[in-house]
Amino acid sequence: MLRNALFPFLLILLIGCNDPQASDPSTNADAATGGFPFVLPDTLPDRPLSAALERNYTAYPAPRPEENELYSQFKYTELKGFDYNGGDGTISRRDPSKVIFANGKYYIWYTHRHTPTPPQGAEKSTETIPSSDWDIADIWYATSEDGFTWTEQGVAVPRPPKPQVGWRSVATTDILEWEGKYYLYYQGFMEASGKRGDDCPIAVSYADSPDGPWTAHGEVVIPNGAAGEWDQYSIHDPYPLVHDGKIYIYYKSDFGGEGKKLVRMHGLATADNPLGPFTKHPLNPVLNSGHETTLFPWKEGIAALITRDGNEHYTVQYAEDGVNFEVAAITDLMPTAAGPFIPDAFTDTKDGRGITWGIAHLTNVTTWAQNHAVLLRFDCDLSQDVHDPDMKNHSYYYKPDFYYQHGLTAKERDRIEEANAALRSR
Ligand code: AAL
Repeated sequence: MLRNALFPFLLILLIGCNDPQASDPSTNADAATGGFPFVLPDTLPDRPLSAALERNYTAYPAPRPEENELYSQFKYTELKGFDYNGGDGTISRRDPSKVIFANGKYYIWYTHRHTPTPPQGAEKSTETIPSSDWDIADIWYATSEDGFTWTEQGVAVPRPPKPQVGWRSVATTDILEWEGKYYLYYQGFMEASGKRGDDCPIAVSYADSPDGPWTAHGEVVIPNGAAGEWDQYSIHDPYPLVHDGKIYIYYKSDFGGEGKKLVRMHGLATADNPLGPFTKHPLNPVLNSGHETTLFPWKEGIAALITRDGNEHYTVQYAEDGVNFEVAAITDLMPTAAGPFIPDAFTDTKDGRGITWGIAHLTNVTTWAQNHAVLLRFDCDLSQDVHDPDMKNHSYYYKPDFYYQHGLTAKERDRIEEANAALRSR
């Protein structure tokens, strides 16, 4: 009788021993010689590992993306308050600054173009006809109570009279708060973009209030590099942060050599005074990929959103010293030209809390004939203070139309047809 009663327990015990599912995970760790454990260890397992498995524990802040604080998906919201003239390309808003909170509301600055026609290219550009989407532009600003509905306030930094830096166009600005004053850095064009390249240095204007009035410093603060250097032609997307008691300005440059696709990388220039002199870091470029600059203080260091362009596009990177960046996460559908809301951007923090939202742009939103850009809001969870599992999913579901929009060209169809014909004729 007792034997019959014990039989089922004996059976479970026996099965338990053979079924890896049932066994205590810690025992798996000992099975160094057995297969990799079913339950993913939280820390680097003490066993021989492939390069990829070793990297999963050594290159990323956590072995699972959803536990990686520097991994996030991004969500987007259309903004209210901006009119684009029915999308006919005569009004464009792009390359937003970081968002700041002052006087009880949010502020952003951005490139504002309102021209009689959409961009017509360098050849057809005139005093009033723009060459590009950021040509013949001024820097405008808007405010918001909630970050979703914005009130456009008007011009902050107009194009200065010729021949001052920026007389052709002032664009792609970003904000710095330093010792109670405000500084707007921006690209200052002295010729229509595209005539020789997208060439420009960086200029700056300052004010006692985010509502201005803004005074143009009237001098170049971050000059182009020397002849032959990577940043000899373009200094783009100036992006100030305060780190280590200094002003850190990250910037992009386009280079790479004639006749090849442009390479975009980011450099760093630092200063003790917002009006300079700025010293370019001897290790520049410090980021080998990305396009517009987006960075934020993270813990004791600095993190960067690396969007399109380069081998490490669509990554989030981190550098404890703000110079030597490593990939910390790989993600998708990143915000373009993102200007995040970063409460500790200018506090010289030793424990950067991260970001949860900001303003970005979308370019060429209708057709090239009506080429213009619009601003939109992005949200994410790259924060030490927010834990939103809904921002940590591993992928998006793109609908078939999204894929079919990225269809083959006629030339590619011909190439494929030739290959098919060659196969058929064998
Ligand atoms: C943007 C930025 C800079 C370039 C142009 C307008 O994506 O990188 O601002 O000059 O494109």
